[in-house]
Amino acid sequence: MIKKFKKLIDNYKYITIITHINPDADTIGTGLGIYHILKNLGKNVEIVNFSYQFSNSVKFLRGFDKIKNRIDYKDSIIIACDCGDIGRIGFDISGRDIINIDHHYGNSNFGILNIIDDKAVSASQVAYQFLKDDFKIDRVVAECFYTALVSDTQSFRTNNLSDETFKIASELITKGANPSKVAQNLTQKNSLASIRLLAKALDKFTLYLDGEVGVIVVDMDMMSSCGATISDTDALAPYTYSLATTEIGVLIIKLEDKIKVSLRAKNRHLDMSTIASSFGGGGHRSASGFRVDINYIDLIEIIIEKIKIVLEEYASK
Ligand SMILES: [Mn+2]
Repeated sequence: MIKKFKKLIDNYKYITIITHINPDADTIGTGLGIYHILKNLGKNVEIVNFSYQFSNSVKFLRGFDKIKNRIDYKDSIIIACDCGDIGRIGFDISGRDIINIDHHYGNSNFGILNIIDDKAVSASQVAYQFLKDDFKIDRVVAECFYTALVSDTQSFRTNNLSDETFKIASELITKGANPSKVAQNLTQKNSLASIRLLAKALDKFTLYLDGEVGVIVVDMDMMSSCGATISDTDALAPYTYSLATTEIGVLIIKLEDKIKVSLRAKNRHLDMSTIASSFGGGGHRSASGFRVDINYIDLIEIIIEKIKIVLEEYASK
């Protein structure tokens, strides 16, 4: 596969790296890491994002200022980072060849080259393991990939960790990633708006199913009264399942035109991705999401009903 990758990037004069809509630190860190690898080889490479709203936590990464919200290259090959399906790209890239680098379970294999490992904790793990033997991973690249890995594991707290996770982290630190700097940027760059929003959100925290499910609902009034944007809601999801009793967390964000739902499970045997896909969304078993129309009726009740089935199925095993 690495041969095909090399051939593709050699055959194309221009390369466009795409990070996914509503970007997180995994897509940005993975995209920027690959960006620097290709730049260092003298390639014509651009990096883009459709939503173009970023959390403060990724702004320290080298090359962040190079991210654009338009594609300038007319005839480029696309490298999609951390996109479980083509809808995550945002831009119109019809007719272009795509290299798909990802770790989402059920990735729709939309590329001509699909580099997918759904056991990987981050897209950056996939990129690193794929590229490390054939390309130079310098300090800047290592820090981008490391940041993505720490972010997608919520600072090594998710239920998919293994010795390999720490081995890769260690290798990236050996190559020059600064773990203290990354930790500070990922956890101590909150906006005042996000803290104010957190206070309001926790005030609305509600328990369902005998305390096994925690739900936070955020609406536009709450967000605008705090001056918060969608990226300020990122920090809320971990609180939905932070109680001793909660197995599953649900974060519901009511935007102007649609409702964004994030589902989280503590236990990896509780599969949230099937619930998300029943609403047309996707993601990982323990962390997935979907969007529905703003007029969706009884949304919470329907989600709770689906969660109840998942919990009951697990309990009966
Ligand atoms: Mn990811």
